[in-house]
Amino acid sequence: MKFISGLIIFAWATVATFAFDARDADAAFQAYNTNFYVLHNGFGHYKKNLAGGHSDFWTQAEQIEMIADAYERNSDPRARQMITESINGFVSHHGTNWLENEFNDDLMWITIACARGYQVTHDDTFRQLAKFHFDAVYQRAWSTNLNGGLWWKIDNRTKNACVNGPAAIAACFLSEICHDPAYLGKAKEIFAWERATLFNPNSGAVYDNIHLNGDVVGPVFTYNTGTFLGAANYLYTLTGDTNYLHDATLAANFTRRRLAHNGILPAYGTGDTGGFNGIFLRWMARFATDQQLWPQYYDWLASNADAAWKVRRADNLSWQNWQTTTPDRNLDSWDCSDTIVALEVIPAQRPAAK
Ligand code: 7K2
Repeated sequence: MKFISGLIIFAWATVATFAFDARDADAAFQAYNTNFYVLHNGFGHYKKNLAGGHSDFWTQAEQIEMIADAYERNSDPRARQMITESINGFVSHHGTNWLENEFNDDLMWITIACARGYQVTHDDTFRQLAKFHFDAVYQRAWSTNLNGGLWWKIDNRTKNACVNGPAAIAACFLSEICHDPAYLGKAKEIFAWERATLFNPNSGAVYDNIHLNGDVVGPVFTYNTGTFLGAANYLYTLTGDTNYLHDATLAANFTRRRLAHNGILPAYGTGDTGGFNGIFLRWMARFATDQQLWPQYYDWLASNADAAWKVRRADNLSWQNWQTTTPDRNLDSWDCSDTIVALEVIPAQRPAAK
């Protein structure tokens, strides 16, 4: 009997598949857009929640990245069109100069979104927006205090992972889309500072920020391990230096072992944290693809996409808490974005080993 049940378990384990498939990614994105996307005179934006409003500055930037994730999965011309509509919508809402925003992190998120938008659409306006804002933020935020790094806000009190990780990624993008190696130099410099200051190379943790007085403060959020490993992966791709590969692996494994619960990414609350896991998954999946690491990471990541899709409600919206069914009440678009990113960036089929 023991032998037979062992056989049954073995047979089950070898055929076990995940419940989501490629059509689910389409269905989820479609439901998301039906509920949250607004298109007016060619300008697009996401509502703040089901009742209306306008997604915040940085969450809208990340929702543009979410559309780019969708485009990168299936090359759907409608997704490409939405990227154009959304960046144009962002400009129509915030103007072309965003330096009034005192949060340097916010500007780095939209810089990445514009750089990716340029890669997809080849609209040079988007490249110029990315370059202008990166340069201006680097100028105002980099300082020698605390041995380098970018300030989080213009009050110059803390230097945070949420600006330095995205800035290192943004600089990698700019080095490619502007064909300018000076940006690669900046990416290396920003990453090296974050690594030396906020990263624990023994555990793989990426702490939240360092205060002007030198105190390093937690907690470790998934979006920060995500952009840290995203920058390390990008730098490894651009330089071939295996130290970056090692750092990315440490941050990935820390997230899996220490931040996830039974493998599932943490159930953050609503507000800024609502979309943190989507940011992690975007960079984690890119790492797995670029370095052919799906054999190591597929089961873990697919279990997250599966959990995300399972908690959806009747209208196919799924919130950020993948342990609990999505409630039948008003929902924030940002909170529902993690599931979209998960389904876009995690392949429904295990990628074949190369
Ligand atoms: O304290 C920072 C960051 O270090 C921390 O990880 C998160 C936790 O909170 C802020 S970042 C969130 C800001 C982004 N820019 C716009 C602001 O309104 C927002 O507070 O959540």
